[in-house]
Parts: sequence; C-alpha cells; structure tokens
Amino acid sequence: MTLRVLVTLTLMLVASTSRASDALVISDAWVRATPPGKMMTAGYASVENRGNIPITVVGVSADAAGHTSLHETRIERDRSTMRPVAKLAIEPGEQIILKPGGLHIMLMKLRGPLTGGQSIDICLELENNERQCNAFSVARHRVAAHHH
Ligand SMILES: [Cu+2]
Repeated sequence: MTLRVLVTLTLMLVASTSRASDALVISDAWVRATPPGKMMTAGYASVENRGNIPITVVGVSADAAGHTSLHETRIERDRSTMRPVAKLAIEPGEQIILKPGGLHIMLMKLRGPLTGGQSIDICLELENNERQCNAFSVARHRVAAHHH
C-alpha cells in the first residue's frame, strides 16, 4: 500500500468518526400535549455530547410546527419570561437537560393539536450543517426517565 493511499484512508476514517451528530445522544425526549385551543407547546430532552469535540446547536426544526426555536425560561424581577437562545454549545462529555422552567424547544404555529400517545420528529441543526432528528413522544407530563 502506498503512503498516499494510506493517508487518504486515514483521512476518510477521521472524517467518518468525527461526525458531530453521531456523538450527540438524545434521550428522554418529549413534547407537552397541547391544551385545547392552544397552538404552541414546548419540547424537552437530555442532550449529551459523547464525542471529543464541542458541538454547537444553531437551530431546531419540526414539521409539526410553523416556527421552532430554542428558548430559555428565566425569572426576572419575580416574573417568568422566555427568550430565544441563538446557539447552544455542548462541550465533550457535557450533558444539557432541556426541562420545564429552563432551556426548551419552543414549538409555535402548530399545524394541529398534539395529543398523548403520538410522537413528532424534532431536528437539531448543528453548526457544521449536520442535523440530527429524533422522535419526541407527546405526553401531558414528563414520563419516568428509566424503565426497568
Ligand atoms: Cu418558550
């Protein structure tokens, strides 16, 4: 084997193992069922970077909603407010929990009501133009994280 072929193979291997979406592990993904008449809701999940390079989420998308964004709930002067989050950087080994009262995926202009038992796909858009889509189950409350 020539050195050149070896270098090419090595580069291909590096490229295939460094895909950020492979390193991003999403679990406990759920979306709150919509109350009657409401056309917006939020999605939650735990997002873990199991790779060795930082991963930056630069957006979210979902076919079920006309507008999807990353949001953060904060308490300001005793009032709970939500603000958009443009970027979310996840360091190697870091796990970020999107949960009620904190970071969440905001789903607005829903195309229809979301009821428990169904699931919708939500995609995380990553900085390097990769995207990772996961099924989020619709539930009224968070389901227990572990089933034994
Ligand atoms: Cu929100």
